[in-house]
Order: sequence, then structure tokens, then C-alpha cells
Amino acid sequence: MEEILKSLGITGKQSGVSTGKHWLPGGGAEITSVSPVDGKAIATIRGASREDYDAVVVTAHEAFKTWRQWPAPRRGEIVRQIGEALRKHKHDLGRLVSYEMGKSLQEGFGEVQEMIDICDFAVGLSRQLHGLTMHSERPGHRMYEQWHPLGITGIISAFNFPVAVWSWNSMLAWVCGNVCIWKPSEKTPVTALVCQRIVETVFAANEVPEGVCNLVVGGRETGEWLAADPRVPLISATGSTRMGKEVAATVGARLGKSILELGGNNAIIISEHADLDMALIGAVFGAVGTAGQRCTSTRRLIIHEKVYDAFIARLVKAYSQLRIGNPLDENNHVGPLIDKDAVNAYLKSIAQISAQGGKFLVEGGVLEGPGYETGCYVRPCIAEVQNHFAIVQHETFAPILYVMKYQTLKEGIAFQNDVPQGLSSAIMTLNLREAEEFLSAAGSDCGIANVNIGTSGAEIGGAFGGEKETGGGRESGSDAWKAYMRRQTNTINYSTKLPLAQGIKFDL
Ligand code: UN1
Repeated sequence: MEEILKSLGITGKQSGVSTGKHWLPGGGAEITSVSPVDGKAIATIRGASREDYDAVVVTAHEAFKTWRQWPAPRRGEIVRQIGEALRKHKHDLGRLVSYEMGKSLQEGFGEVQEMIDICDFAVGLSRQLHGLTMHSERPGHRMYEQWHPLGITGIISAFNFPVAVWSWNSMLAWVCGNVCIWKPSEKTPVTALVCQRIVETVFAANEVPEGVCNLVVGGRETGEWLAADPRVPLISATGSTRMGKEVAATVGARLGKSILELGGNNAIIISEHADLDMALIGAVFGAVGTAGQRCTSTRRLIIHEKVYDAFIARLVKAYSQLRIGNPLDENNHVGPLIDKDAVNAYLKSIAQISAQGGKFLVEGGVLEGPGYETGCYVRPCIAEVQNHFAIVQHETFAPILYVMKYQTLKEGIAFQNDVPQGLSSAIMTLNLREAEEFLSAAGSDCGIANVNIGTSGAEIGGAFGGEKETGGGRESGSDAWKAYMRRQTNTINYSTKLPLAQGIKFDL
């Protein structure tokens, strides 16, 4: 751990404000990153003051004027090199992600792998920023569309995927010709500093202008500066629905664009026709992986009454085998929650589940004793509930799994959809009719709908995001890149006349 920090010059107190070439003083509040794994301070970062922030925006704006004129495949070549650098750092960075955020080492490596994958994706994309060609209604005319970069992309990322979500946004934004200002979560600023240093090295070797890759560590206020800033045409924000509503209102008030990736309340329907072995792995990984702190974590299991008792028995047994502890130890399945606030939110939800009539099949609780000194390690729990309970309608970012019974698929789908959020969903079934019904217009209302796969662990090649209170944004694969660009329709007249559209006559 110390090695990567030392090799990238991150020791002691650090500025958290960079233009990609220069580190600004960092005159804002100091943030000390504390690992939930062992409670040790990793580093203290000086956040951005308003002056720092303004200086960054000015530099970014200048850089955009140059960067937008680099051919997209050349920008792609830079992103290719970032991917190479990340391959070299996969081990170190993956460990640091695990240590600073608390996810298992395997998941830390997986997160860096997602970064590498999106780099590869973005390189290909840099030669495929295609527009359409249309047929003009007028003779001697040609009509087509082009995609141009927007300018500064503000990226507000969350602690749970401290580096991957930034990379989905920034790699796409860069090949599209935008410059980026990244405000990472104040809970995971050290991994952000490391990413910034890695990118800076690649940018320096390629003479990328200062201001293409900017970092502004800071608290809520820094995010508000970005959201309110008319110099920042696009804000991509990942986090809670509460945060997203504020960002959307601020950005919307100035008619800026936003990509929002907010809360989920993801369910797996386990049909009477499911392969229960597969369903078990999907459900347990989805619910306890990253200690239930993924947007795509499985929060609800909607189980057919015919297989309910048998499946619950297996589920409870599987939970009894979970090893909770230091995530850097690969024998453990579940690491800590991010901090004490998260533990309190978990405990509060548990109290509400009981108060609202839920019945615990596996009890929760905070672990104590050797190895659990940080107070952030909690027991994944399972509660039998009714879908309409207020607490079930709410996303708690912790390993709490709700189970409920259904009789007809129609009813199962209704339960799945009957929550305010709409990110990820799944059905476990070997029955083609059921699978297709679940995927139809009358089926799942989520941005992600899977068959015989759990709700978490989406690949980067698809568009990632969801509906309703999840915010409607799409990031990562497919044609999500279009949200980072502006579309321009071009009509060219190569005739000797000026015919007007719609056949209008206008003679002078
Ligand atoms: C998130 O939790 O914000 O699908 C992102 C997954 C990961 C990304 C989750 N690829 O679980």
C-alpha cells in the first residue's frame, strides 16, 4: 500500500486540487481519509477553496479550446496509454481501493479491471463517433449530423466505486473531446489522487494541454459549485437520490445537461422454474458483495411460493458460512461498511424493519472484538417483509436483504416494479415465456433487466443506469457517449439556387 503512495509522491499532507500539470495550494477544508478496514489515517488532503476551483475552471476552459481540435483517434491513443498504465497499477490500485473503501480485494481488482475495460472501449469509440446522413427534400442539398464535444464535464463520484465510475465518465468524455473536472467522494480522496497522478504521467508524456484532467477534492460545497456553474455544460453525478435531486434542480435551473446515476432497489425474482443453485450464488453475491454498497446490490428477493421454503433454507445456510473481516484477506467474503454513519443508517433500518412488522430470518448486528475494532463491520441480515413497507421502499446502503413470496409472475413483476427506484432487476427462470414476459414492455421497468444473472456486476459494454428515482442517466457502454456531446445538423446547398424548405416561395 505504502509503495504505490510513495511511488506516486503521495505522502503526509497533500493538495487535492490539480489541473493535470500543477497542484494548486488547496486552500479549502482538510479531509483525512481513514480506512474502514483498520481505522488508520491514510493521508490528509487539502480540499479546494473557491479560488482554487475558479482557477481550475479557467484552466479547463482554455484547455478545451485546444483539446477539442485534436483528432478523436489521437485522443483515443492517449486513453489507450491510460489503460496500459492502469494495467501496470492494477494490483496496487486495486489494493488501495480495497483498503480505502473496504470492498474485498477481488472486487478492488475487479474495479480496476472495469477501468481498463472502459479504456479499451473508449479507444474503439474514438473512431466511431458516428452521426447519420439524411436525404434532403431539396435538390442539390446534402444533410448530415455531426457530434461535437460539449466542453467541461463535471464528474461527481461516490465512495462505493471510487475510481471505476470516474473512469466510465472521463474516458468517454475525453475521446469525445471534453475536458473533465472530477470531484471524488470525500470518503475516498486518496484513490482519486492516485488516478490523477497516473493520468498526469501519461498526459505529460504526450504533451496533453494542462487543464484536460482536473481534480477538485472537497465536500458538498464543491459539488454545488460545479452544479451551479454555467461554465460546466454537463454534470455527471453518481450518489444518493437526495443528492441527485439537488444536482438536477440546480443544473436544470440553468438548463445545463446532467447524467444522473442514483439509488437502486434491485430485486431478483426467483421463479418456480429457476435453477436454484445459480439463483443462490446470484442472490448472495448481489446482497453481500461490497457489503451491500453497490447501486446494483440485491435488496429484495421475490420468491415463488412453491420454492420459497426450500430456497430460504439454503439462503440462511449460505449466510451462516459467510466470513466477515479484513477485505484484504482473500478468505473473507464481506468487508466493512464505509464509516460509522453507514453503520448507524444500517442499525436504524434494522430497527424500522422490526417496527414495521418485518421478521428477521438472519439477524444483523455490529461485530466486535479483534479485527473489528473500527466498528464498521456488520452482519449481513435477511428479513421477511411486505413489499409496501416504507423501509422496503427505501434504499439502505448496507447488506440487508428483504425476502417476500409471490404466486403469479404478474404479481412478482408488480412487486419488482413497485418501488420508487428503477436501476437493476433480474429473473431466475429456465422458462422462456417467463423470461420474455419479464423483459417485455409489461415487464421490468428498470434500466437493467437480467435473466439468470443477479442484479449486480454489469459489464461496461452496456449502457449503465436506470429509471424513476435512479435518475434516468446512462453511462459507460452502448451509445452512452452521445450524452457527452452536442448534436449538430448540417445542411449544405451545392446547387445554384436557394430553394426553401417546405416548398415555400419567397421571390424578391
Ligand atoms: C455502482 O454501484 O455505482 O454493476 C456501480 C455493477 C458494477 C458497477 C456498479 N459494474 O455492480
